[in-house]
Amino acid sequence: MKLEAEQRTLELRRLIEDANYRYYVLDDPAIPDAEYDRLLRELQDLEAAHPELLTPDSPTQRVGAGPLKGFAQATHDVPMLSLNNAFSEGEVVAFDRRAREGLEREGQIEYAVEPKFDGLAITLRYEQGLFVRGATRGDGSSGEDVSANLKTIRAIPMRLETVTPPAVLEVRGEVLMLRRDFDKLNQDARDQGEKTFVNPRNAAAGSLRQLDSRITAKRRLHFFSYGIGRVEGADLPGTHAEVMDWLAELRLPVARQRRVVVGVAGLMAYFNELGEQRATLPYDIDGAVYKVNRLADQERLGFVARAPRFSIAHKYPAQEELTVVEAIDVQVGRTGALTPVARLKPVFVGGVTVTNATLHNEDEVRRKDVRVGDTVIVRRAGDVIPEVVGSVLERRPLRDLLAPLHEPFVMPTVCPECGAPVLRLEGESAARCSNGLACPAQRKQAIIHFASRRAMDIEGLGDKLVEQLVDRGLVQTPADLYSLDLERVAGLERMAQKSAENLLAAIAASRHKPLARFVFALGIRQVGEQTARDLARHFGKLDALMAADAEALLRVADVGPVVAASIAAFFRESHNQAVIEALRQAEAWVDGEAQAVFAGRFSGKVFVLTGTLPNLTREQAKERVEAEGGKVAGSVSGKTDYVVAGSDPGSKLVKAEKLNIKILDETAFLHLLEKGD
Ligand code: JCF
Repeated sequence: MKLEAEQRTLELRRLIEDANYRYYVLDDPAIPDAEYDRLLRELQDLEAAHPELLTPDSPTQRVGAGPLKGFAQATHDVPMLSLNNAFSEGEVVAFDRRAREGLEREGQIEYAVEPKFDGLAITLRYEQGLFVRGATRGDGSSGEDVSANLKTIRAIPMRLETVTPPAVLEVRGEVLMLRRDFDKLNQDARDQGEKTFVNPRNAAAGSLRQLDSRITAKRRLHFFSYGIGRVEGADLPGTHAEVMDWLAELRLPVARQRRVVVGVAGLMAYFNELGEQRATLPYDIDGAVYKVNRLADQERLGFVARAPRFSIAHKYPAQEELTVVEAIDVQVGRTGALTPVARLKPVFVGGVTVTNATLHNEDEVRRKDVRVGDTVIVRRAGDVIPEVVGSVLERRPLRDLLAPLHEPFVMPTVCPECGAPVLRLEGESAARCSNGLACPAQRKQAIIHFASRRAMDIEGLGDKLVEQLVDRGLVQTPADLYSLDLERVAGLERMAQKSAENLLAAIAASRHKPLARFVFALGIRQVGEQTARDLARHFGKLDALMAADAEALLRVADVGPVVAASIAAFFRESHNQAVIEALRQAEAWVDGEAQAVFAGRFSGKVFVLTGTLPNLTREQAKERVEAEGGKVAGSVSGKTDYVVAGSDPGSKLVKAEKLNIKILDETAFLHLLEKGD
């Protein structure tokens, strides 16, 4: 009985550790959550019944223990340094030159490269393969012993996967929070009316410094290794890349995006490639780290002050900066939603100068308590619109704190564009102008949307022009665009004869687009490009779509009750019926003619997939091509438009090169999917 319990305990630990590794390190879960929970509960029960079987490295010990009085100090055997930064290609060139000179090297240097994690540096100490301690960087020579908190991080193994563990192994890396866990944490905090964190890094820092590790356990932290400190009783390989491979074998998490490249050209190519992936990585990075790959070379180069000479962090433009709010305006969108917008003192962030940032809605402004005059954190990540993350209260002018000069923001009760009452429906976060398309702001936005590239694609009809057309009463609805004439258009400000002609030609050419685009162009709330495509494919004709009741709409895949109700309400509205009728008169849409119902971005295009892609499976890539109306063929021929090639591509790639067919890697493929060019 005793022996049986002991054996089952060992077996359960192995199963749970394997599941942790698959889930947290490989990001490739092997068993369902419910099964995991059952295994963990069985182990907890066994350990409760046989306390002598409980060991400190048991997976049951990851749920956190009671609060500590404070953290003990931990001295680092091998100091934890910082990295020097490079902000330009020139600085990377200089780094490489210094390394080549230091090594008296004629040829190019090989570098190990990886993402620079935007987290907190920590060190983990394993003795005889068992986790014994972990600490923060602190001042570099000693930090805080946060072992209890690190134990709760399931990506960190409590035992190294090897039969010949080194006597001592110190692993260096960064603790961070994945964006999806951060979003969930903040959403939960918001639901409970609690304070939110401004970014994943702050959330990770706050969680790692909890004296009560039960709180840390709930926070879902993650870890990536980037190097080693002290090692005893193991022979190190010759290169950093091999050290990282070794850590991966021991089941420590290492970045999937790590590579070995050669020379400055290799570094810059990696920097750009990683930069393109930045927005889609599951965690925040702030640059790329380059290291001379050969350990003997690293040793020869040594250190300057507190940073290695063999390594550098090449930074991307910051995604967050501080600036001052000069005013808070309210904008009226296409659906009448009122959006508070912060007018900012211009600030360079995310690679562009930002002067406006969204505050989303009334509740968000209140929660963040952003006021005119405040210093705020502005964030611009990837192509996402800039947003105000929050106010830095420490910088609010003192007189404001004592006697507020600037009151908290309140939403206007009438529309700033048309003066109609503003309504906020129960359960909705947006306040809306109640005037519908009678509100000029909504009318303008509806026309801008109708003409936009992904809708009817009327080239040259920009915001400024629509503004003039509506303000002068030349255009009230999208249908009016089709009855504009040269005389009236040429009479607009800054409109030469030639550009007027071009605009009319572009409007004429926008007729006879696929039904999916026409439906999208109508600007029905809740109907984006994908839903418009689904609707077009399902109904085939505009008449059929317009006649559909909510029940019929619910039969369209992916259309739920909210979307169905919104579509039905749109077509029931008499104003909308009149505009659609006028569009039909203008032949912007004609049911029943030989006009495509659905055209994805890849309509008529033939793709061939070869090799292994870094992120997408072959099935996923195929689905994406087909969702855009393209075809995936098994072999390369003269009819092939694109070959998507991963690692180990084989003969298809050779053939594609011979036939001069466009070859895409995963990044370029994803880019094509998103942008269409
Ligand atoms: O974030 C990283 N990938 C990273 C951070 C890699 C390193 O080699 C580092 C680091 C921070 C400090 N090395 C040091 C000394």
